[in-house]
Amino acid sequence: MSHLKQTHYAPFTETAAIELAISLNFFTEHAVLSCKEIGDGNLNLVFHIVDERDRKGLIIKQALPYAKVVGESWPLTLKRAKIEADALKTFGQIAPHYVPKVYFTDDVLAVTVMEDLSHLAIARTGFINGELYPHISNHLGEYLAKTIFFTSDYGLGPTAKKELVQKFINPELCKITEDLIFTNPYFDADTNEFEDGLLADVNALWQDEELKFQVNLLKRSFLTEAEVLLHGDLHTGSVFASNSETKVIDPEFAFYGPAGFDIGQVFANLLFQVIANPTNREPFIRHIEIVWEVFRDEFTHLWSTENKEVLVKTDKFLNYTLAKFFEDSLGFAGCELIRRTIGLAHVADLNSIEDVHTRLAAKRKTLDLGKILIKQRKELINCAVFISKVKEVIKNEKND
Ligand code: SR1
Ligand code: MG
Repeated sequence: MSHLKQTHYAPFTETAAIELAISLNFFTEHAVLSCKEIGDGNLNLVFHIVDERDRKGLIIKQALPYAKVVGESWPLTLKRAKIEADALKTFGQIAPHYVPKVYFTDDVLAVTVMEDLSHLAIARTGFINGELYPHISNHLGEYLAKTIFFTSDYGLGPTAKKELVQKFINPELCKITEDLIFTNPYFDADTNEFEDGLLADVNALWQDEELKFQVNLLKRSFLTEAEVLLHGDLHTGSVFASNSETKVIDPEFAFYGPAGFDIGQVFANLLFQVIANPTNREPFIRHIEIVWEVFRDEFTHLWSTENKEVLVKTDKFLNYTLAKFFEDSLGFAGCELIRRTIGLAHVADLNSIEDVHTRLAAKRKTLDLGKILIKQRKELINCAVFISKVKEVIKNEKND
């Protein structure tokens, strides 16, 4: 697609988005175009442009120079649009079934033009409305195995891997995660948001020295372990789904970090449904098990067939690597559970529970489970032990 390069950034209106779509010759000259801004995330504008005659559509995503969730007082780099587009292209080469196609990017406008996925729904919204998306865990397990293996030293080789590490240096977006996930929920920071009914629980959490020590270890891992190219924000609001398709969107937080971070975010965001949705508890527990089983089996296959390192092809080192990823993922899942309950940027799974007593009970269970996953991650040595601990915490009537 061709397009006249812009020299200045300006936030798009719906008209400007249509003009860009026309200039890219994506639609035929007789197209009857309509455009709606549909962005419901924390950071960006998202325009959905459709030809009313045949419903053929396009998405134009534009970064704003500040965090939309807070406002203009929180400036944010526009470079994240390039990181996101580059990550979509990299992940799209590795796992094309699970990533939207990128048609055009403009670094000055901070714009990415991509495949219209409006036939799918945001997985979190679908789950809250009772959808189960039977294949989503299979798809996410495969997506995680492929993106994690093929961006690691083992799948890429050390030279190509270092080039990608350099390409995905993403300090400002990493700082958001470092603050909002690993730091601010553990003291009385301005960014925290929680219900009055949780005050005693939050005070106890702030005084838990062992918890803070373990979170420091996890934060150090996030800061220093450049294992694989991460999506970096892989919650269920970053996944589009239907009963047959799954697409992972929004990788603007992409950077080289510990593999367990993406896996842990997937676990945690499925756990929100396990906790908040008692009628569908078992299917979501099964989703968690399947994510791990498919990840482990596909990663194991890639490890033995595609490995660029000769000496690591031993069962002992593979098992060590999988055990490390699993332990890390439980710790990171615990951090995600806690920050989405008392930090900035909550999840609708919990906040949409109308009855205050039920909602507070669910949030207490989330905090309890988060603390246990962080502090006991070394003892939760496999998925069966992890799941039985989840069930134990959920059944605990002290929080009901
Ligand atoms: C200021 S950004 C808040 C949160 O929204 C994003 O989706 C990330 O999860 C981030 O932590
Ligand atoms: Mg996002």
